[in-house]
Amino acid sequence: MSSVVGPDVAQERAAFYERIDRNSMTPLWEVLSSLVPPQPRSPLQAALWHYASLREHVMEAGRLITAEEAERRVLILENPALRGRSCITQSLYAGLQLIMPGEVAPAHRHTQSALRLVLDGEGAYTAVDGERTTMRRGDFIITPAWTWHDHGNLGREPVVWLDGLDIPIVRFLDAGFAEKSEQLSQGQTRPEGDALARYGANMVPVDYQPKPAEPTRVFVYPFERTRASLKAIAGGAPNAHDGFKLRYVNPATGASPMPTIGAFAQWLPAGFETRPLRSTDGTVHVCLQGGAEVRVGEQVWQVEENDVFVVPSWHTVQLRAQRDTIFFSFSDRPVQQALGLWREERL
Ligand code: GTQ
Repeated sequence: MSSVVGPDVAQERAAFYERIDRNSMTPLWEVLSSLVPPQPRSPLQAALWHYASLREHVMEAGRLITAEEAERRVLILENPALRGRSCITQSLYAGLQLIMPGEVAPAHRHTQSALRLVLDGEGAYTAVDGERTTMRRGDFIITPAWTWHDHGNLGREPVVWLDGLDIPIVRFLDAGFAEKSEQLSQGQTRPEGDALARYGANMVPVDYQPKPAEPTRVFVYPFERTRASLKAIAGGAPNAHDGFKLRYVNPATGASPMPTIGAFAQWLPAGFETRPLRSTDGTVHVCLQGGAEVRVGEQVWQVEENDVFVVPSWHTVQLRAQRDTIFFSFSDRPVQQALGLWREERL
């Protein structure tokens, strides 16, 4: 409310606000326009993390604490405008996890859903509900809500990946549960590749009837397959705003792999520049291949392999690929779409 009133009225109102304040009440008209803004005004900042410094810091963490002691040895990427809240957007968490040769990150489960994007090193695995998958660079791996998971490194190199979780969503809903397993590592009840063979080959078990919001049983989307698909379609005409962009799905339903997090893979041919685009889902991006100039609002960044950046809700983004470039990205888009809130504007 911005109308000008005389000093008497202003004083009377202020005294009234103070009186009701003692009763935990406050007037709507003083805050209405910020509660129902004409369009999103995200308090978040667009931010970029170069992998070179991420790696340096996470390796230092590797000298200071073991994976078992930490339970998860992760450095959280916090949005600079929301320090202390453990989130990269209002709804999503991101962190960089390191596992050293011979280490185990013990088995646990929680109602928060997680994704991993493997960035660096070979020889680690993630186990999800009794099945292991070997982690290779660019692989997109999920651990849906309440699935048992542990990580281990049987190789000779440190392995680093990006974690994305819906921690802020579950916190907002006060719906977080977690438990630790008695076993450090889960026993293997299915051979590696079982889920991909059963659910990820354009077939499903004959009696399988997934519920609409059920997360996918395919818990690994190998980068080799993603890159092959992108490369195959990149021979055609690019979309002006997307280049060549695919979304990851639960192959049994066509919905997002997990109900709270959507994930995408995008190919931009060398020299291609996307038209400006904005959407209501604040999005975390990772450059998996190539290099690009990234414009978010007025900011311009040079982005190289494994660099991570976040574009807040309703901020305009534009990408100019200097080489054939692949971006992985994730956001809360399926939540917004389920609630009828998601919007985008193609400029
Ligand atoms: O790997 O289970 O970054 O539970 C944060 C919480 C990773 C995990 C995170 C977790 C995990």
